[in-house]
Amino acid sequence: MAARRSTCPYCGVGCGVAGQASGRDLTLAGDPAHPANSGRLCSKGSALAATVGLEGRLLHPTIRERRASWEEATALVARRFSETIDRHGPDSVAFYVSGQLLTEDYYAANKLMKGFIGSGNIDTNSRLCMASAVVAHKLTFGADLVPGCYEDLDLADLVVFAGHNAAWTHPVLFRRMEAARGRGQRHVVIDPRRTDTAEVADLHLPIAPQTDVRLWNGLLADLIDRGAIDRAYIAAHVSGFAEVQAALAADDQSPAAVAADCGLALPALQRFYDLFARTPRTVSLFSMGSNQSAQGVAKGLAIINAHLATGRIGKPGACPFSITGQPNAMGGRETGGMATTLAAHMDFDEVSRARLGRFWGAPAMAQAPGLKAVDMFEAIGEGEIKALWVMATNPAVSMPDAARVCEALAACPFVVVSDCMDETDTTAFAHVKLPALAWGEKDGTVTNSERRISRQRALFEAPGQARADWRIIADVATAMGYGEAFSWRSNAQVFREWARLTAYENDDRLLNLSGLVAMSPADYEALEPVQWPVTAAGGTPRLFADGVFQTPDDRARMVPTVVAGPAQATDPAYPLALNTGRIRDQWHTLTRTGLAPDLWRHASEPFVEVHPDDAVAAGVVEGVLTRVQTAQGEAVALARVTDRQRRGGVFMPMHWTGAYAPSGRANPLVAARVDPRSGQPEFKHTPARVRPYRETWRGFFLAREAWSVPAKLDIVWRRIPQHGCQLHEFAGRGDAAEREALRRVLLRAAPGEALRYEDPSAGSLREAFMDGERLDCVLFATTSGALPPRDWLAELFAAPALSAQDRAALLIGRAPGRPADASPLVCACRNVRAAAIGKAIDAGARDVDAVAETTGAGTNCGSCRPEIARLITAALRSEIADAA
Ligand SMILES: Nc1nc2c(c(=O)[nH]1)N[C@H]1C(S)=C(S)[C@@H](COP(=O)(O)OP(=O)(O)OC[C@H]3O[C@@H](n4cnc5c(=O)[nH]c(N)nc54)[C@H](O)[C@@H]3O)O[C@H]1N2
Ligand SMILES: Nc1nc2c(c(=O)[nH]1)N[C@H]1C(S)=C(S)[C@@H](COP(=O)(O)OP(=O)(O)OC[C@H]3O[C@@H](n4cnc5c(=O)[nH]c(N)nc54)[C@H](O)[C@@H]3O)O[C@H]1N2
Ligand code: SF4
Ligand SMILES: [Mo]
Repeated sequence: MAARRSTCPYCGVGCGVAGQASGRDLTLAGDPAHPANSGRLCSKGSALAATVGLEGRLLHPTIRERRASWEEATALVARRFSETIDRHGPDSVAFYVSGQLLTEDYYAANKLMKGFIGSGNIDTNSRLCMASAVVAHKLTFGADLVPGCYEDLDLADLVVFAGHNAAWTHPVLFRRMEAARGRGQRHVVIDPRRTDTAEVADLHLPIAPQTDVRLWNGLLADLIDRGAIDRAYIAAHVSGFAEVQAALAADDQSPAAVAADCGLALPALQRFYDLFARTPRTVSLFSMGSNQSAQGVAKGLAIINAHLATGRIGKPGACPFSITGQPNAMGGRETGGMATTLAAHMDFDEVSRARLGRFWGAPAMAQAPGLKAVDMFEAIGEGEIKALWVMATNPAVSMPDAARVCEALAACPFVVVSDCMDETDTTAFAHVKLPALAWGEKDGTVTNSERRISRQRALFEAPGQARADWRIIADVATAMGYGEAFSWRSNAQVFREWARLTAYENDDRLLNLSGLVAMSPADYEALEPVQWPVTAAGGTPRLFADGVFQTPDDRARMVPTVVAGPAQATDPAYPLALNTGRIRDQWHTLTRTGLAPDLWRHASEPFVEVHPDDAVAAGVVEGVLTRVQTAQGEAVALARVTDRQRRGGVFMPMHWTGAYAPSGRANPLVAARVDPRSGQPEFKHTPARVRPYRETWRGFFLAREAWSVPAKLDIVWRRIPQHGCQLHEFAGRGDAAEREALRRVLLRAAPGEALRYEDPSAGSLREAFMDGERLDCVLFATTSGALPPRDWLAELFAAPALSAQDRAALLIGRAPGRPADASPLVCACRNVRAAAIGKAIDAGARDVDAVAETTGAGTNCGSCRPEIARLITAALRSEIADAA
């Protein structure tokens, strides 16, 4: 079979892939013809084939863990929702959905809730992600419109990354910009951490957290002072300039004052202001460091104001650019996945409600916005919402104050979860689990960051009884009595209805897919990537080129920024600011990237980055287990002591879950504080403190199967998938009895033949169990001794039989005669470690290409190239220091 073209299911870059399936095996490459990536893929996209196996999949509906038929499950969901609505009204039920649904799924879910159930209570995980940018867009442009396109990132002479670690989170786009640097594009990174994006930038502004509004307002004031604004553009196309200028005057906007408030060196700040003032082709990318804040809307407004005042919008290489995180975050905003809008960029005004009601033939149009995510889970906890349907998101992990969210889920009388995976932290609370098609099976459309609609196409047959999300929703709607409006027979039909809605009575909405309304099923199947608005003439790469915005007077509005108040930690008990975010090779809650062993090698355990000064003050040193505590909760993570972290702040990745590291989860720590206008949580800033964990013993357990920590034991436990086995790392604070209790649980099922070594003086115990000739499991624990690297032992699980030599070395834990390289893995694709790269640098490799040539690192997906650059810089720095 020829390769089929589809789209990567991870980030909002929306890379095209070409895949060829044989059974459940997949050969996959980047799609050279897709305009987003021209054939490139990052580490996550490259590893997709390793994630499409069926282990762990949810393949049939369940009702309270009992296998059920679709008829039974659908009927039960419909009945419980209908009964709850009859008894307590439509606002007593809710859907919580996701930017990882396809547009067709999203459209169906929104139609059911807002047109037929009659409530606004459908919100999406985009509330945690894009809500602040959406509000800023609506206030300034009149609708949630992203002006720019990826070509602007090729054409820009200056790119400002405002709270955006693109090197890790939008890697293929970052590679595109790296290429543009070759012809002189400059990069400025505004981020409290020196990320890989900042490391290779022309200028890094390690801003004090949550002072971005001050920085951008100071920039605008400086531009006005210099006469660097575009008065003609403002006069023709912008309103509100005078109000914004007046609001700026209320503060001391001198660069010195701004630099002091933002914790920046004055020359660095001035260099940014200079660069911005003299570079017409500037794109400002803003992402979670901007949106995920109690001042998220104000940050977006301040960025957009600077662009409107300079006329840098709607022109090649110039725009404010809110980059989307998920593959279909944009599609969800279009179809009305957020509780605060209807669909197709219509709001809850009377005209829009009536129009949508007419189009849908809706018996019960929602009259008002529903509850935003944080409020929704609060209402669940308080018993106001009594039936919840979660689709394609894992709120038990990803919501702020996650312990309270779990309590709410546990208390909710009826929880339905549609997921492709059987056991997630959220499905644990489900009364009904509905098996959804996963990537590679589902088929429909997504919209990426540049408004480009691409097809995701099925590469495999549907496994088990899994079904498309839109079909599951339509079946429940039908069982609730709304069959006529949900009688689609194909995804193409759903899409056509959606496209028709965008064009329906539309003389002022830019979101218009009129050019796709007449698509035949074959046209839909063959749809090429296209950017909306799509008219008969085709797609539209760039918006606002004519200076016309979607406001009543066609003008963009500059809006004064109102900041709710200083976000700085003031509680002396929690003097640090906890920042959270992403790592390079994992996706969110690990349900899919976690299946690819190679993606675990870049960062295999929960960690917390701490500045050296803060580490000294807290008694924490590199590599030790560390408690991170906030008023909400506590986690334990490995300390990474680094000056890449700003003093006063600590950083934890968001990814770890109950399944992989129950004590390493970030979100039980995060306060559920939100931006008052957008409802988006402040994931980047919770007052915190760190303390050493001080374990009394630690060890690891390698086995063929995944184990979870026995609930009765208070142990720090991390599972790290390997090729052919599972590595479990653990540590505890108890005595020998605790260790023995764990040992008994882990070795209960171990087969007969055991090798054993004990050294009571170091409190060391090493055991290995053989299953015939094969290695079955290995347990190493110690109170004060050292532990060997785990790689070699893990490799042995692949062998059908152990050699006598290997057996003899088992309890030593090292390959006979092979030096261990335990340095960090840099290139997961080519398996190259930092030590090998160090050697190449010592031997004279002075740039990334030279290192790549000698070691192979960075020659496949390129995700590790910024890290290689960092190693080169560090090596050169120390060489220079040595010479001085
Ligand atoms: N590898 C990987 N890539 C992903 C994802 C993933 O899970 N893994 N998820 C996708 C999704 S859904 C999203 S939303 C995107 C997110 O992409 P990004 O926004 O790039 O990712 P984050 O790591 O959440 O946060 C970005 C940066 O904001 C900084 N920051 C924190 N506080 C502040 C502040 O006050 N001001 C400023 N200026 N910066 C601050 C953080 O230090 C961090 O480096 O990534 C997408 N891509
Ligand atoms: N601390 C902290 N927390 C954060 C953030 C942060 O920066 N810091 N970022 C926030 C942001 S920006 C985001 S976007 C969220 C993401 O958080 P989540 O949406 O909770 O994370 P995912 O792991 O992507 O969850 C997707 C779920 O849907 C399932 N799934 C995948 N494909 C399908 C499908 O086609 N159909 C169905 N029905 N299920 C499917 C997956 O198995 C998984 O269980 O996290 C937010 N939480
Ligand atoms: S950059 Fe990576 S994760 Fe994002 S769409 Fe492309 S391949 Fe997928
Ligand atoms: Mo996101």
